[in-house]
Amino acid sequence: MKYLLKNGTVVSGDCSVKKDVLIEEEKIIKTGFDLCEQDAQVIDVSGKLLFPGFIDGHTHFDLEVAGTVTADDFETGTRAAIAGGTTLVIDYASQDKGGHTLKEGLEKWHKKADGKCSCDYSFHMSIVEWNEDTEKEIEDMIREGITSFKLYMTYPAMIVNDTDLYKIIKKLNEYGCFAGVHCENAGVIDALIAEAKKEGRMGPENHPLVRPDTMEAEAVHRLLVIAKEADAPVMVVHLTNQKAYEEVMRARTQGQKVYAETCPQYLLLDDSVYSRPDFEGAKYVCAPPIRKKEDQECLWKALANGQIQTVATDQCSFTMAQKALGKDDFTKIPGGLPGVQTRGTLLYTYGVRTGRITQEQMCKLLSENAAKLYGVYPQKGVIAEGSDADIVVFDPEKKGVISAKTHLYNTDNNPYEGFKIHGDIDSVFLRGTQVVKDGKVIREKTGKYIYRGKNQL
Ligand code: DUC
Ligand code: ZN
Repeated sequence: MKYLLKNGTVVSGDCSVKKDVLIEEEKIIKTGFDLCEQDAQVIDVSGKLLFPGFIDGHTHFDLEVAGTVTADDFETGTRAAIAGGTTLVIDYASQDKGGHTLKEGLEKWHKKADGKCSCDYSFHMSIVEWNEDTEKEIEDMIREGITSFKLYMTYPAMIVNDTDLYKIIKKLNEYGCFAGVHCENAGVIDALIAEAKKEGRMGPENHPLVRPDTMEAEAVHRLLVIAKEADAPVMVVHLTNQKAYEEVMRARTQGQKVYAETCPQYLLLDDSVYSRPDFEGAKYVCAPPIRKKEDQECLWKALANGQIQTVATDQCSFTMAQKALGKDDFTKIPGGLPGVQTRGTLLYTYGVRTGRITQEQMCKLLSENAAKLYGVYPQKGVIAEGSDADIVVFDPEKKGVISAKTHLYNTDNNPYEGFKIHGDIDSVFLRGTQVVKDGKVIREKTGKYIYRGKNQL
């Protein structure tokens, strides 16, 4: 199939240019002014912005958390993702503790995802145990298209100690790979939880109190000191607050390569959500928690000055019935929020429209930087000749209101319920096939597994 997208504004990380885009089969074959092509279906996209398909480098679909499984699996989750303009998700596959291999983890994640995805997909690999055998598997993972890894400084089932943290990030760097790290101080959080329980404080309003910003900042600091010793780059995932951000900046002034990711929930919500009545605070329980208004401002500035490289979602959704597992004990509330469907529209409405960031910066944060970081550039992340025809036709004038009544997640709640949006997805092309039209998903399960190369950012 050949399509000619006419009269749209093509957005890249550097500039926005009004030009036409010619697509044939899976690829963009030409961009330019006044293109005409006899045998192409012409689609008039006047007044629309054309973004390279968005890439979400942080999702959790079909994941076991706190004795339950996320409400969205790869089928419902990637359907919501593509409706929101995300043409590639990179989900966190994981090794299991107890002598299991990375290969087993990868096979498990392929079983969850293969044949079910409505956008392209790839995996990072979470390493939860480190020994000589795991080390040998890194090359296997690279052959399987996995060049980025995940390490946790919290959660008993996932945590790696400082010794292994050092060894792993050093070894990954030798292979030209890096890890994204979940930074929270597990030990002090455990102590704060014990104090809360002893005092009978069991409601969701206690969640941000037992996982304070200082304990995220401490973990970021420790990680970066360890990374300096290992002389290796690392990424701080879901950065939430000013103190943690300052640690990133401090390490960079010492010449360290540190990447940072944040998420819409940390840009748009504040910790007052945890005190909402009738257990509504449970909806927002995620780790690290949502912080203060001042932290939001710090993060927006960091996006504007290029100090945070990407905005992902940490998509990890649950129904309110699942959240109610922690009705009498907030530590049993499964942690996570949905977000893959609304990342682009929220960043446009509350970032670009308000003048906090430009549309070119939005392109970098959602597409270009993520493509470079995760080794798929210029196959993805740019609208250019030879690239995959992953294109978001974005209508800057489309208005709406976010609601669980209309979203595509398999949940009865949306953290952005009632948020007004101004600018939304019109249509989406996934490798040359139109999969979203007039905001509706018209083709499903055409996503394919993407083998990734090394970081180029
Ligand atoms: N945080 C969450 O809230 N859920 C899933 C994983 C994570 O890091
Ligand atoms: Zn996560």
